[in-house]
Amino acid sequence: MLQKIQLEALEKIMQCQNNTQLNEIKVLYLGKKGPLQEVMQQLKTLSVEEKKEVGKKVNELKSLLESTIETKRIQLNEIALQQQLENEKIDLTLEADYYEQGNLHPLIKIQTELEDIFIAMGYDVAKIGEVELDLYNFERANIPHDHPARDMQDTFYIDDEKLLRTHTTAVQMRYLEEHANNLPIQVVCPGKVYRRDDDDATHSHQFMQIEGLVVKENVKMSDLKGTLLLMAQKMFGENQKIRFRPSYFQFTEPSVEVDVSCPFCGGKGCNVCKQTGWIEILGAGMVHPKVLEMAGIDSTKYSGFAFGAGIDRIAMLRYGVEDIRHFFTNDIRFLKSFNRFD
Ligand code: FA5
Ligand code: MG
Repeated sequence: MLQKIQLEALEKIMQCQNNTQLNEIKVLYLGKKGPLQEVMQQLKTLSVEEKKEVGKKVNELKSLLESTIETKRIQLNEIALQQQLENEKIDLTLEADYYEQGNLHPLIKIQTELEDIFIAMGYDVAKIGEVELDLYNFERANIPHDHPARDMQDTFYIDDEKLLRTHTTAVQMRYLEEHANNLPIQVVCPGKVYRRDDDDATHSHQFMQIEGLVVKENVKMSDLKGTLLLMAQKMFGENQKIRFRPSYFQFTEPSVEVDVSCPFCGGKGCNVCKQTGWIEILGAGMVHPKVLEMAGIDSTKYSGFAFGAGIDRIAMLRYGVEDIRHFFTNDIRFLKSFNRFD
């Protein structure tokens, strides 16, 4: 009887595939309703000698089954672990997830570079919003309502008083007013501007400018020239030349427009500079005394120079981009090609 139970039980233990089955077998043979309990029940009918003998055998079988089950459990755990390791194996040769890294927009790069050039010369950097009052964009720049000079900058109006600034000269006018009692002034103001220009290769309805403004005693046109020459050389190289051309702005007197010698042909003449050897990048001049007075600054004591440069134009020259619209269409292939300037 016991022999049969033993054989059967050992066989079943061997066949167990997992811990759940093993637990079932344990309950089946060693539990309260198992065959061994049954044998124990029947002991009553036996003699004292037989009871001793059979009882001992039952206990021996119990501990044999117990130890076999535990050994089997260790084996099963081992196998399960092996399988888990097998399944979760990490393939180190698999290609990892790749997250693309962005880079700075070319216009922001040029803006930052320009800021750094002027910071090194002791300038402050001022940034003010793109929605501006007519007062600062035009009136304080000596361009009254209904003055024909307004036609030079076709404007996006928001209402009668507010507009999208057409030039960073608006920031210049605010800065003059704010610092009228805190001179001297040395500041650059970069930012976006808007005009109802027709878009073409060198014009956009939205572009960027950087304004420069210096106000103190005895500022001269030659200071302006030296400053702009330095900026041009830092941006385009040591051999860079600049040229002042007489021009007209309501808010400067005298006024000039500044050309840089064409960086593509070194000034010899090519398609980009239309064979002239020069390319216009900015407008500038000595701050009009009337503008200083409107801001509350004594124009008999102080003078100033100012300039407004097109950041997009500078970026086009610097990177050899032939169409300004590339900067705004956000073609990822175009934008990615600027990594090399990091
Ligand atoms: C002005 O905006 C003056 N406020 C500049 C100035 C400032 C003069 C301070 C004197 C003192 P202008 O409209 O020429 O000037 O624009 C200046 C520069 O902005 C141009 O030389 C050019 O580089 C750039 N620019 C002008 N219009 C556009 C446009 N539609 N798209 C891209 N760049 C432009
Ligand atoms: Mg111009």
